[in-house]
Amino acid sequence: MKNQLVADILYQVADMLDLKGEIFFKTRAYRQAAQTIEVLDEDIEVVSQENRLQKIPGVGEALAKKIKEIVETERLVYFEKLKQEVPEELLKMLNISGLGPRRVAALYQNLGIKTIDELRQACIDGKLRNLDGFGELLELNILRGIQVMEKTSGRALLHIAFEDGENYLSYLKKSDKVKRLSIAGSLRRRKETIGDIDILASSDFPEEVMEYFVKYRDVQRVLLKGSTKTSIVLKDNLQVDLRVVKDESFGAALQYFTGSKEHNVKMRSIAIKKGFKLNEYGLFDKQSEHYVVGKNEEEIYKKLGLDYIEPEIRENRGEIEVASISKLPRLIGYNEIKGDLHVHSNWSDGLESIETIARFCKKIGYEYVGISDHSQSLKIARGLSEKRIIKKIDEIEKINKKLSDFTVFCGTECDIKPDGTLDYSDKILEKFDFVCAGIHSSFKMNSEEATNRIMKAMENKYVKCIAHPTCRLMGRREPFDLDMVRIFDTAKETNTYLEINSFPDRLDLNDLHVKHAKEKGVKFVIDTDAHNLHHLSFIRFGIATARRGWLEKKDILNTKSIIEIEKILGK
Ligand code: DGT
Ligand code: CA
Ligand code: CA
Repeated sequence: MKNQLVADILYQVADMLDLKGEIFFKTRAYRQAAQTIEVLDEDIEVVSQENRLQKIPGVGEALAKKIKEIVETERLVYFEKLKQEVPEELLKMLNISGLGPRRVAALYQNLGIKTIDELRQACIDGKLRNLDGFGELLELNILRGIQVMEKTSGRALLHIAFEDGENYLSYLKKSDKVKRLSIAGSLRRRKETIGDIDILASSDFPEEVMEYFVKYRDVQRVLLKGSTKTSIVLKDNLQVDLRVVKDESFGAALQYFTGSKEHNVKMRSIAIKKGFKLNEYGLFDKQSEHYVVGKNEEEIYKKLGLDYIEPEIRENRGEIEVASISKLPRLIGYNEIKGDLHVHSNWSDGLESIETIARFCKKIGYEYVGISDHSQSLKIARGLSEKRIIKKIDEIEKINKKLSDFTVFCGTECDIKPDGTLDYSDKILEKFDFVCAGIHSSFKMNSEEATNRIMKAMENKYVKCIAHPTCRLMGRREPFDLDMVRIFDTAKETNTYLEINSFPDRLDLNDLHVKHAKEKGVKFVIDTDAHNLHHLSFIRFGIATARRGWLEKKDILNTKSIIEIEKILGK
């Protein structure tokens, strides 16, 4: 459905005309039409085909022509021309509180400001205060406005959106007007960051469902409310879109709104080649336009000659081609991890005792856990000296005797020094069941140095795994610019597992790296790096990343049973 596309373009045309100083009633016509179309109950494409556009309130002949053009070509020549006259970033400035079209136009004409960065700099340099209608106070307000905008226009980390989405779903499930319900969009695909949360419901009473939707306790404000689509902003500034469809279209709509857009484009072209038409209402026969299927996703993929494709890999990275020859990987399941090998205890900077962690892990169904505390030179994280390692091994032995059907491994997250040597001698490393090596300092290195540093660590025969290989912290620290081909080759040669660290701001390795490494025959460990018991649940995000990287059970060390893993670790 192109209603949103039409509305978006019309809104932007209105803003641009404002910036150009157009007369009031003209911009108002665009904006009103955009608002009407956004919440229209009908598909704008159908309205256009049946020549009923001018029946939409506020749409005259000229506007109808433009809407028709957007529907048919997905663009508007008039808009493209405007873009050449008015720099696009000026539109974004309109979202900064204190800045309306007249002021933005004045900034552009008098100071040549056309980007947010230039605006920020001009405020810092005090260049706005002397302009007519501006002042020192406004400079400060604009600076604050830019900050807020950057914060709210940023994407949320997966775990925040995941929790918001789950909570919203349990609320919506309580409505007896809702038939079927699902998360869609990037959240269903489990991307590492989420732009907005998409929820899909089927119902015979869409108005009532929307009414119920906007009454949720965490709604900050309602952006738009219609009977097919309603958008709200949560108190934590995340946007949530709810779409309500008829139950017979639920599968088609779920497929459409799960995306990715690139995946959908490919799906639609396959549909056309096979004599169908695919949209969010269903799969239709191209000739007769009869509904073929659409109640669930599986039947759509099947009709198109494809095996069912899991949401996490719908990114147009080859999954459709592979599905057409029944060669899809059998992705690792969310319940197939048998133990976490990177958990911190109160022996270093973790919160809980080893025994508490072990009992908790046993309770959640694990067969083993690896307590991998920090090494000696990480003083702030209470890294373990040689003496304390001996004591820790002792304690773990005692706990293992106490617990039946569960094993605690004594691991370490050994620091890799800038020259690639390790923080413990081989004599000490030998004592551990499981050595994970990772970088925790000296992050300013060029690509060559950082790559060599990690490769050298992998060549140590006691190092079984590299923790969070690129060391990124999303929103805070850029990843190392590593030569991934050399890293993956060395990992394979030295039989070193690469970690998929499940901590929400790490997710390191990321999905693309994982897929690439798997193609080179690399094996992985999925860990949480937990520092308390709650962190152990982050494993779901590491598994999601593994699935997005096409991993199967056999690619991952800690899907193995205790017997297999003891063999691999030589214990
Ligand atoms: P996000 O929100 O930026 O993290 O990413 P998505 O994938 O959730 O994107 P969103 O919320 O804009 O749209 C949800 C899904 O709806 C998207 O994954 C695919 C579908 N969709 C949205 N716009 C289009 C479009 O213009 N064409 C097609 N084919 N699909 C679209
Ligand atoms: Ca989304
Ligand atoms: Ca959305």
